[in-house]
Amino acid sequence: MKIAVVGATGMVGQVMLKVLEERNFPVTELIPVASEKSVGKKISFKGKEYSIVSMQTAIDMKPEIALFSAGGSTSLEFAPQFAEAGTTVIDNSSAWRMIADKRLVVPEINADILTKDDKIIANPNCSTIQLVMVLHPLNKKYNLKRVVVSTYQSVTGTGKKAVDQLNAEINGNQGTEMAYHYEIFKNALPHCDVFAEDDYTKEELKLMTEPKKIMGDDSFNLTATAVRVPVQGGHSESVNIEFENDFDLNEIRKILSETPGVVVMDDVKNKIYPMPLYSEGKDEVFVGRIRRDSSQPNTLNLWIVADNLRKGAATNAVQIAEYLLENKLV
Ligand code: 11C
Repeated sequence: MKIAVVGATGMVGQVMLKVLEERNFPVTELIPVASEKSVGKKISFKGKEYSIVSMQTAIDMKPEIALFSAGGSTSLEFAPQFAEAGTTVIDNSSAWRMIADKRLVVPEINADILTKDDKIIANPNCSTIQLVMVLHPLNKKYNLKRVVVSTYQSVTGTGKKAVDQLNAEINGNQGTEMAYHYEIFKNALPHCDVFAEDDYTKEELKLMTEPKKIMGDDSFNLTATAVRVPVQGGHSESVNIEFENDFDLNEIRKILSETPGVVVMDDVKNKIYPMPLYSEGKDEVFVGRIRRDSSQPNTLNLWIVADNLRKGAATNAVQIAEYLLENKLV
């Protein structure tokens, strides 16, 4: 299969290449695409060197699949051109996610909605993916009523410039370009992505809208506060979940431990709970601190952690590509 990776030099693009390699995705020809200034540079994939090409060259090469991680405006401009040439685009930006006729997919939950006609498929936001991996199986059993999520997000979600800012601040280096308005080291910024409607950030709005579309259920309420913290290994989420029905804590643990892609790490006596230091480089979504919220009926607290560059971005996109291939949709 001929595969283009658009944004191949970016943080997510690099992990996409790694995940394609690790999962032994049947790539017969890799087409790495990046901005004009990178064209001609070499990248290595499965022990072979590939030259980075321009967007137009890649479109003309008609890959079966293009994995996009190059930002919303690039995606809005070029994803339709790939689609027009017959390529199926799996796009990691927020550009297409909430467009009614575009599919927003977490394979474990809703890949079965995909057809051959879906030429631009949206990969959800990283903090959404880890949330719905846990909410969806619990919703099936107990019916969600209201979800309150607070995030603790890794600087890798912002990109290389933010990782550089954090490292410069840790090392006391002056003069590094700022990715954030404020210092991030020794700080917590209640500000992920830009401010949008009603003083919520775009990141919060993604968390409040995408889960309903992925789960095909808008009968529950959801609110979010997204916070950037000086962490690199993954996003963490404190989640308060009110169900329509009462639940059994052991049953909750059983449902989650039987959910593909979810790992329960919940043994507080032995200080076992998910942390970004542990999730870094892993594909699973980790859940722990599972406990009843005694302040109101039918309510649960838990803590979810995942590597935002892997299941939150690259791995989910590659899993969509695997589904398309296995089901002969490309
Ligand atoms: C963050 N979740 O951590 C973002 C990164 O809409 O795909 C991904 C942005 C997006 O800041």
